Amino acid sequence: MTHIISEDIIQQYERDGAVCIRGAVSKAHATDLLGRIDMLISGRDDRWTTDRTGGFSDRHLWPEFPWIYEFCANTELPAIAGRLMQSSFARLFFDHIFIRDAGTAHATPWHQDRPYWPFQGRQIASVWVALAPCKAASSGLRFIRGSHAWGKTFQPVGFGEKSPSASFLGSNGSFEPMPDFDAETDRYEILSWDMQAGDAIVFGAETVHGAASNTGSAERRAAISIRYVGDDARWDPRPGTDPIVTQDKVSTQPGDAPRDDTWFPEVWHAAA
Ligand SMILES: O=C(O)CCC(=O)C(=O)O
Repeated sequence: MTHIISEDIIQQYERDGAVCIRGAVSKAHATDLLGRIDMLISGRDDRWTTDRTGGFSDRHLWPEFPWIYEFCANTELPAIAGRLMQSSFARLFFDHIFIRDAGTAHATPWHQDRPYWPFQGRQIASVWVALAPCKAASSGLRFIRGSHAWGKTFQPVGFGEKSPSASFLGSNGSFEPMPDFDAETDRYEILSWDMQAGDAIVFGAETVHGAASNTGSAERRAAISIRYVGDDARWDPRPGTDPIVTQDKVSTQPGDAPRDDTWFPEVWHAAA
């Protein structure tokens, strides 16, 4: 199925900083991916960053696992991201798997992604694909509507799990303290969606988002979040950013567009 990203959806993305695209991939494709991830979790293809406390989290697997690259590159996901970013292309940055078992107390704190990453620019988007049903009460992703447009950068925080994110909280920019969004519900509008496997939320790297724990649910919450960069993204490997891809690996120089096809392959191009 080809997804028509209408002008209305683009406007919604621009206004809110996040949109839900139903059936971005088929349920069968999402379920198949989760099955393969489960084999990886069970140790057949073990890796270093794996965090198995109440679930599983790992990232930047596409260079190693062709089936993850195929999901990130050869589905409609990069086209959806590229159109919503209103970019002429989408390059793949990294994939990030987030699985939270039923009953897990671990939550995702409110944060923006861009302060963690070695990029500047507004055409940077994540496509968070549900690999199993979820909603806000079962750790579905939540967004502060319109926060991408505030022109604010909030202090990155640790995710409290055995992932590299815990070690790069350093100051790599000028940050404001994160408001207590949960305490001020009358001031901020929180967006969330009830999702089925294959549904996706696309959100910008400046949009504040987080997820509650999965304590009140009997469902395992599973998602893959795929990061794409577009026209105005510029490589900015400042100290203190997440070392997912580092300067020693890439041909791209600081301040340049990420044209390194090995580390940032172009996975979609707008029709001429
Ligand atoms: O799935 C989660 O809990 C976190 C997702 C997230 O923060 C992201 O995709 O940027």
